Amino acid sequence: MKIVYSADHFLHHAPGELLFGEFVPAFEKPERAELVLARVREMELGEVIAPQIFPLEPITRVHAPGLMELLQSAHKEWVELGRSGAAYPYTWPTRGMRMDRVPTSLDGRLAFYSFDCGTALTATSWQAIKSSVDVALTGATLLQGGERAAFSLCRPPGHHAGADHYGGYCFLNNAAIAAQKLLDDGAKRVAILDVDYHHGNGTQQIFYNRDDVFFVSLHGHPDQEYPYLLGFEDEKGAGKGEGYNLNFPLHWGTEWPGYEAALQEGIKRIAAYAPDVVVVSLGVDTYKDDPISHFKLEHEHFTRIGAMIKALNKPTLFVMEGGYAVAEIGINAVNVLTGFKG
Ligand code: SP5
Ligand code: ZN
Repeated sequence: MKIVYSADHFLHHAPGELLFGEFVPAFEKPERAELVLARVREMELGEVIAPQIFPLEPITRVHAPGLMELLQSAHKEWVELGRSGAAYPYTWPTRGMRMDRVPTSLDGRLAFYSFDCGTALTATSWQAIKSSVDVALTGATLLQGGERAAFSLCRPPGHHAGADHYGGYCFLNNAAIAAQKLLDDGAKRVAILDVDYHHGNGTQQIFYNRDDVFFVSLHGHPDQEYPYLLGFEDEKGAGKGEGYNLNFPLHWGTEWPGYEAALQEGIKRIAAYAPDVVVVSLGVDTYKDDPISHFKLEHEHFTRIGAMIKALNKPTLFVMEGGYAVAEIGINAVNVLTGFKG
């Protein structure tokens, strides 16, 4: 299978994140994509190609203009205010605060369009964010050209980004933008299978009221795990989208048997949906030694995940999301892809 990759991801390098009261080095760092790329080459997975450059239009199909503008201008405004370092939000709107108007101040807009303090914007982040979207969209065009599968080696990741909010190391939702593009170009139904350790809250929010995208996510239970406020079992979609959102919240310590059972059920439900295309939000932070996660998958289980997805027998776009046990991320991500190839 072809792999889409751009070195522009280096342009996003967060100085750190606020985690449990401490400012710590960013877990989401450039080395991640480089280790996946190195493993892709080592295993001779397929040809590595550069992304096409797309206009902003496919992004506007998913994201609010105010969010897109903020991601482009935030760091410049930050510096104009006399500040150094990367731009972070300081407050968030909550019950009783004004949500009916977009603030004009930089800090107000950072608050309005984000949901956590772990997601830094630097002077060059936007170029990496845009390039990551191009990597995903180019993967989608490979499927449209007749490829059975493609791997979009996106960085920064995307699945926590909603229509009008960023967070969780994600700014724009690469998988959602690719799915929307596939629909706009003629697909009738797209299934998104999110195997990242964290709930894909952004993807769920974007498609929650729709029946043309079936979203299935396996993740750490939000009673225990980030993002804490979404990803419960009773979130099944709304309106026309009712029945087209499926969450499998799994508890800390989940091992392969529990994971496999949930994945099998999710895959069965995707097969029944009969999608034209499957988009996989491929996070490998379910690995037993991941530094911020609490599942117990081993290298070989990632190969099994790939084989189970292959059984759907659908054109499949793999979009890279999380995974932080840096030395192992390449092995685990590429194991999914070799498992899929069979
Ligand atoms: C794309 C993606 O995987 N984003 C993940 C964002 C997670 N952000 C903070 C997680 C904090 C909770 N877990 C820390 C446990 C440390 N032992
Ligand atoms: Zn994750």
